Amino acid sequence: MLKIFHASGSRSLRVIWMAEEMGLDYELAPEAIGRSSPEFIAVNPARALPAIIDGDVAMSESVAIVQYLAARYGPTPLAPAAEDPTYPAYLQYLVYGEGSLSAFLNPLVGTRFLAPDDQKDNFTAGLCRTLFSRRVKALTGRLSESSHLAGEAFTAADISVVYALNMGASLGFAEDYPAPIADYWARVKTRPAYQAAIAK
Ligand SMILES: N[C@@H](CCC(=O)N[C@@H](CS)C(=O)NCC(=O)O)C(=O)O
Repeated sequence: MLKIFHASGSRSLRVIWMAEEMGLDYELAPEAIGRSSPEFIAVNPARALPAIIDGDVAMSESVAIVQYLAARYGPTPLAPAAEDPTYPAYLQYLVYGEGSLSAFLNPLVGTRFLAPDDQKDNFTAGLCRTLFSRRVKALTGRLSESSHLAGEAFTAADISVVYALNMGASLGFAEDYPAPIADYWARVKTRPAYQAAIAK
């Protein structure tokens, strides 16, 4: 059975949410960030969550795992095919959620929680917030054209970006989200599969 290494609040939410949307069976292997189990380190020596084991497959990059689940256990409307007109937007925002949004926040999380007090508000922390918030605002045009990021249908691109919005909110940046983004974020989080995943 699919095993998902998971810690509450981490990017494993993307993987669990995808599995819930697809109705996949899975088991959770609870992990604590900073206190990784030997089994988890064997799968991902970098010790960053999430990771999965699925038979002979071991993977450890959240958006890649989401794509893997769609390809391995699909087809699914959560991942439009390359011929689909929504595919380019789907792919762009799937990657954007990590590459242009969440990734910017990792140094900031480290600075907030680990830096000495006199370095918590340093230049890099401010730059991370500025860039993250600008990139969130850049979604406004897209979300005024369509109800979801790839088009009218909910897809894994929304899973990717909504996790990034959660991460920004956990750092106090939700006040930077323009109303159309805040509305979209709230709407997508009402999905039963999200509610099931966030409760894990
Ligand atoms: N690009 C990776 C980022 C993974 C990542 O940074 N995970 C965080 C938790 S959400 C983590 O484990 N940080 C602690 C560490 O890297 O030691 C992904 O999307 O899976």
